[in-house]
Amino acid sequence: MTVRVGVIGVGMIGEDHVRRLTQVLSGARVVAVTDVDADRAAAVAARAGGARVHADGRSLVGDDEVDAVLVTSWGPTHAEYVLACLAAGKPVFCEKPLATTQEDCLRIIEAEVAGGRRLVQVGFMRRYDSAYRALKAVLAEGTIGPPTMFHSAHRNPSVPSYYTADSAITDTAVHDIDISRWLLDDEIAAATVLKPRRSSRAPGDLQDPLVLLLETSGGVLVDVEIAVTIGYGYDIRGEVVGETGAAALGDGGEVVVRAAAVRSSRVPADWRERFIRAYDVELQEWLDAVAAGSCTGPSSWDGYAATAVADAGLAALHTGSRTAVSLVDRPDLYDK
Ligand code: NAI
Ligand code: ISE
Repeated sequence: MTVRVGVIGVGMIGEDHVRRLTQVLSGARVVAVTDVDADRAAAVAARAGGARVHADGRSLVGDDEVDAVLVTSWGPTHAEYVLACLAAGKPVFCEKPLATTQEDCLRIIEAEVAGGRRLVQVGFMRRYDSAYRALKAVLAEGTIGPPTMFHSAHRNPSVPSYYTADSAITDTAVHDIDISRWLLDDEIAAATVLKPRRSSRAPGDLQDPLVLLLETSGGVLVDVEIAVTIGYGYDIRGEVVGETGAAALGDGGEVVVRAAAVRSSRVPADWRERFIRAYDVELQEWLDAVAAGSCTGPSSWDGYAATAVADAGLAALHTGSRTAVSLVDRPDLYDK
């Protein structure tokens, strides 16, 4: 089956996802796009082989020729379109965040549960990265014993102009929050933020770098280094420490060069380069699931939990205090 996909928001990641849907993956055709920037929508539609351009997201969701929807517009617009997809009974892949408020995440969960089946997948692509998958397999094998700590580092070379002081948590650390929950198979119970000396490169009132400390319900401590103006490249690191060993993401790149008394390997330029294959796998698995009438990736519950922890992280950032995370009961629909 060819899944006919409509895409809402064709900026940086939306356009990149249209490229992979049309040129890299199998089983999809991009039949409709929309963007508040109409010229951009028209240009991307033309490159996608003449997809229809809709005036807005709601009309795209209502298009009978759209089987499934990709929401890649700005975060605060996600909830409206995800809810419209649920009302129309259409599968939807929503980039992170699922919604920018816990209340909107819960409205989505309520609507999905009322429909009785999962239709929403959230774009936490690290779960599809081969290195993170290998790390999770080591934990499952028990090779390093039960985990006690997870060290995570998330370094960006620079930030876009619309990045705010809160984005360090809601836009960037949200990936570390999700991957911690997934790797450790546990919910986050509390968050604390520690602030080192600000980098002279940090714009405006951005606290950069910072350390987000997360405590899981099972007592594992996660420290997340967020540094988003570090210049040298896009560097993602992670090491889980267990009772009898430690396991880390590989750090060598695809090839390590030794020359002129120097050993070197490439640091990716940005998230597109570092996670290029993860995005491919993520969307291919989504398409395959849609074609099979199922939904298997990060769920609305995962989107809600990540937003709830990010909210606690924001409170910790602004108050300087350890902040507890409180989650509603998880509906059966999201049991593993
Ligand atoms: P962007 O600003 O480059 O693109 C967003 C596009 O959406 C723009 O073209 C804008 O005109 C359009 N748009 C905004 N509101 C709209 C609406 N109501 N209807 C139709 N179009 C609308 O932003 P970017 O970086 O592409 O991010 C988009 C989303 O993807 C964000 O939620 C972001 O957090 C997420 N993202 C996820 C990444 C990941 O690693 N999983 C990486 C980058 C972004
Ligand atoms: C961006 O929105 C992403 O999602 C990237 O994966 C992340 O590394 C970056 O910090 C965010 O701004």
